[in-house]
Amino acid sequence: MAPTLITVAPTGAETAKTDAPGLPCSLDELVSTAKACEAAGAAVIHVHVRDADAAPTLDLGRVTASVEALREATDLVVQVSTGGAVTDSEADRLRVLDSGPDAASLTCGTVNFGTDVFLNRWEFVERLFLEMREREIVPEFELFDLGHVATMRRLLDKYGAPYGGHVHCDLVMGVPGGMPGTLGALTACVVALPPEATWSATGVGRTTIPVLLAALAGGGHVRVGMEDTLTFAPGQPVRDNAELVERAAAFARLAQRPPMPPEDARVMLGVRSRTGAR
Ligand code: KMH
Ligand code: ZN
Repeated sequence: MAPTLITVAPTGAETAKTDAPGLPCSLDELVSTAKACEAAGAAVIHVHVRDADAAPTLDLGRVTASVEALREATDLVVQVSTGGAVTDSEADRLRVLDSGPDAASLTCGTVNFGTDVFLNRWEFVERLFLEMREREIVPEFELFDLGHVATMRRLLDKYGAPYGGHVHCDLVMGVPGGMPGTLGALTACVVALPPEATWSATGVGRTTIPVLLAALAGGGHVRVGMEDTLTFAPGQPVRDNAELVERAAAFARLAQRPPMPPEDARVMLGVRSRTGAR
């Protein structure tokens, strides 16, 4: 069986530091989290950045400093979020592509997000795709609903392959307003993907473990982290991101699909090598 690509999403943009003290918000916290998660089996880090007050920010200087520090300290594939927070503008979300990442998230449609709306217009999705290709950034297609799979296919039909030549998606399940974190929803998406695509799945909140197990059983990969889950078990808050990666790696080993090292993840995803030659 193939190894498991583990992505860690350590911070997100929607949780306050005061509500989750273990959330990595400063650059030092982000880097030490990344090192611990790499040691625990992660190969990719999905990065949201916070400001000096721990509020979410897309400030280009801060995002670039985070990308550079993560590169310096780890071998992880560095994937910046272009989703930002629900309140961020399209211009700010596009600008993070200038931070020099290996990869970036690309959400393929609008979705209700709790009491908010995570807005992703078709023209904006097209622009993100094209600007990533121009900058040699590998997209990770974020799919919160079955309709987002159709939108990703429409994008690929219109423009061809992304930079790197490979299609990798993340099924984000269990967001209030998106698809549920169920085996049925996961299967409906997986059968609708292009046959050559690889995929991860993320179960938000209490769907974390069922989605993790379904992804491992279905030949997919996994994303875990405090962006998506703040409760380790009923009544037990998550201690830190490494705890979530350790658990995912343990499940992956039990499934005889051990964690994929970052260098193999680069090859699978079509990400540039650190020397610039793929
Ligand atoms: N914060 C969410 C509204 C992404 O990073 O690309 C969007 C999000 C997706 O987290
Ligand atoms: Zn995110």
